[in-house]
Amino acid sequence: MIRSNLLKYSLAATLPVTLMIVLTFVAPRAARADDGPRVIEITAKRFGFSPNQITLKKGETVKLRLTTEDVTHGFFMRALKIDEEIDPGKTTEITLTPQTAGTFLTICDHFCGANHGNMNMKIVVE
Ligand SMILES: [Cu+2]
Repeated sequence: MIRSNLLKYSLAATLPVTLMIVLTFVAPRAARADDGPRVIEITAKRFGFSPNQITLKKGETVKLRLTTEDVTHGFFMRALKIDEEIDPGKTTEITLTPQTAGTFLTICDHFCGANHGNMNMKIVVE
């Protein structure tokens, strides 16, 4: 009897503390995920990117998440200082805050086959 009372008492004492810990660490993390940069998923596949055009706002930070469905591709745009490789089985993340409006042709600069030279997509910054 004493033992079960003790158990109830210790549960009653630790539950609010546990809840506080959960709310302190979990709630802000969920809120932060909502506040983070817009995430844009881009898939590379011989010989194109999907989507093949994205529109960004000047000064807006975005996170590009790039994956490939087949072989290694490149993702290169000099003016936006992007020079990355997209390897099979990995996600390449690029955080970008474009400061200049314009249309930027982004190319695959890693030879991936016969039509490699036509593999590109547009990044439009408004
Ligand atoms: Cu390619």
